[in-house]
Formats: sequence, C-alpha cells, structure tokens
Amino acid sequence: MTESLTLPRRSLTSAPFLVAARGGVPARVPVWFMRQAGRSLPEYRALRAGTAMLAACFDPAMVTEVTLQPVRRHGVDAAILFSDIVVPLVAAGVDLDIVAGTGPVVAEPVRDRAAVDALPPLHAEQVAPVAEAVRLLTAELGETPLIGFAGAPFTLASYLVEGGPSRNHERTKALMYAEPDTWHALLDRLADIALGFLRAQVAAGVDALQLFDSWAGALSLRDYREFVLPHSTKVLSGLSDAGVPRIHFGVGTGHLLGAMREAGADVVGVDWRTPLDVAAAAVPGAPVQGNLDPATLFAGDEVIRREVGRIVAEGRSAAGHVFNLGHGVLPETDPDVITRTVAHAHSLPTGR
Ligand code: 1CP
Repeated sequence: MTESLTLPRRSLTSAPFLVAARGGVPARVPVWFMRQAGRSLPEYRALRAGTAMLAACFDPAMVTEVTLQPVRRHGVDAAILFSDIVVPLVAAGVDLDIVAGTGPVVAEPVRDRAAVDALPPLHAEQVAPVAEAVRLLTAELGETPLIGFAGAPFTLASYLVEGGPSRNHERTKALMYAEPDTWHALLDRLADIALGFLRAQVAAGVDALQLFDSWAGALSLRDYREFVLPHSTKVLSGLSDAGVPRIHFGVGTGHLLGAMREAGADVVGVDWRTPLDVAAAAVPGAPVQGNLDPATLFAGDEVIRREVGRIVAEGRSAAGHVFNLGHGVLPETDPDVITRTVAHAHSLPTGR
C-alpha cells in the first residue's frame, strides 16, 4: 500500500507521553493503560449494549466515544484507538468473528499453503471507518495524543492458525517448524496487512503507534529471530518515515527485548516480569513502557502506591519512561482504582 504519510500532523511537542517516548524528560510521568478503553467501564458497557464488537469497531462515532471515555474519566496522557487486532483481517475479507467471552474465532483456520495463498490483501479503503474515527478523535482530543495499533504478524498468525485463542500455540508452532516456507509466506502477508492498517491510521492522524506481539513470548530468542523478527521488522521499518513513535510490546518477552527493539521500535513495552531497570539495560538508549502487574490494581491503595513508586524509580534508569500496566486492564478492575493510580503516578517527580 502506498498511502501518503505527509498530511499535516498535530504538533503536540510538549505532550508528556510524546516527550517521554522520544527520550526527553516530560513535565509529569506520562500514563496510559493498555485496554483502558472498553472492558472495565460501565459507560462502555452501556454504550456497547446491543452492538456486536466488530460492528462497534466499524462505527466511527462509537469508536470515537469509547476511545474518549477513559481519557475523560481517568485523565490519562494518551488515548488508544478502540479497535481490535483482527479488524484489518475482517476488513480484508477473512471470515472471522469476535465472540463475546472468547475472543476472535476464525471460520476456516489457515493451516496450509493453499490457505495462505488465499489470504486477501488489505486495501486502505476497507478500513475507511477506522480512519474516519481517527480524524474525529484528533479533532476532539486537544492536547492528548492518540495511539494507533495493530497486531504483529506472529500474534495474528496464532489466531488464524489455531482458529481462536490458544494457550500453547501448538498448531502455530507446528506449522512454523514443519513448513517454514509456508510460515514465512503467511507472516509476510500478515506483515503487509499490519503495515497497511498502521499506515492508514498514521495517514489519518494518529500521534504514535503500538505493535502488539502479545504472544511472541511463547518463542525462544532463536526462534523469534528466525521466524518472526524479519516480518515484524517489515512492519516497523515500513513506518520509519511516519514521524511518530513506534512502541513494540509483548507478554513474557524479557528474553526478546533486544530483538524487539532491533525490529525498529522507538519504545520497548515491558510486562511485569522484567523490572524496568533490567529492561533498560537490555535496550540501551531506548525509552521503555510499563510495567505494573494488572493484578496489583486489586491489592489496595497502599500496595498500588508502593508498586507505582518502585516502577517510576526503576524507569528512571531508562532513556525515557511511559508508565503503563505490564499487560491490559483486567475486566473486573474497579475504574476508581484506575483513576487514583493515574493521579498517584502524576504526583511523582520525573527526571533521571
Ligand atoms: O483499550 C482498549 O481496550 C482498546 C481496544 C483493544 C485493543 C488494543 C481491544 C478491544 N483489543 C485490543 C488488542 C488486542 N486484541 C490484543 C492485543 C492486546 C492484548 O494483548 O491484550 C489481542 C491479543 C486481541 C485479541 C482479542 N480480541 C482478545 C483476546 C483473546 C485471547 O487470546 O485471550 C479478545 C477477548 C478480543 C475481543 C475484544 N477486543 C477488544 C474488546 C473490548 C474485546 C471484547 C469484545 C467483546 O467480548 O465484546
């Protein structure tokens, strides 16, 4: 796809999230939470009632409202577009649904070369409703940056090959090991789809983007380098002219952080298993994002304040720190606890 990325962008030079993501010292500790939109908010459940998840993702007005809800309620320093990693697959024509309580379910899992060859490409106009939502949002958000996102090739492949959510990714890894040519062809197509989805969001005005390789931590470093890194590099290096920070995140990726940065990340997302000072040493010179254990939000204010303080202190050893959870907000989280957590992080001093 050759979508132009030269539209005039909002200039949010002092937004704390963007300052930290570029390696500067922001005026306050920037905070946003993965999966802050949807999930725990009663106003989200009320708005979504009667609308299927995928229908919501293709409704620009609904995407706009759900994206704004956590910004209004919690005072976070960035909005994340309400969408899903499977949206570009659906837009391209893959027969897939998001089933409430389960997640993405694929009608015909992709397990051989013929199925890979039959995967349709993504055309920018197929995600026009997402681009429209981005335009509506940048008009509404004022000084708050908007983060766009996509699923990375490996994580998308896991849903397509398994046919749905998976604990061990065994069919995915079996294809990877047994049919490497088919595997690389699959990931190459998924890289094009992820890149096309992200370029459409950048062209419409997002201020940053995150590539979610949620399940890459299931791989060894050796396998990640051989079977995944070239394809995630295709996505991130294809956005090197985008002029927005690129965040690269996965769960259980302490052993992969250096390679994930090499893929072309400006900011490396870290889950709660790896302390941020350890992560910072693995990616010298790169800002990091993370990494409060989402379960901590159930442990009471005293524990939360202690853990937030520890993480902000550990983050000072990195070239920049964006405060976040180590993975997404859990659905049962009390929204008021989230608001207080944001306020506490904002009360702490920045600097190195
Ligand atoms: O803040 C936000 O919630 C923004 C919107 C958002 C994002 C960033 C959604 C809405 N999904 C995602 C990304 C996403 N989707 C990821 C990467 C982030 C992560 O690791 O959490 C992944 C792996 C998915 C796949 C997916 N979609 C799942 C997980 C299934 C599994 O394997 O365990 C689920 C449950 C969905 C559906 C979904 N996506 C989003 C919502 C609000 C929902 C639930 C929809 C419903 O049931 O009505």
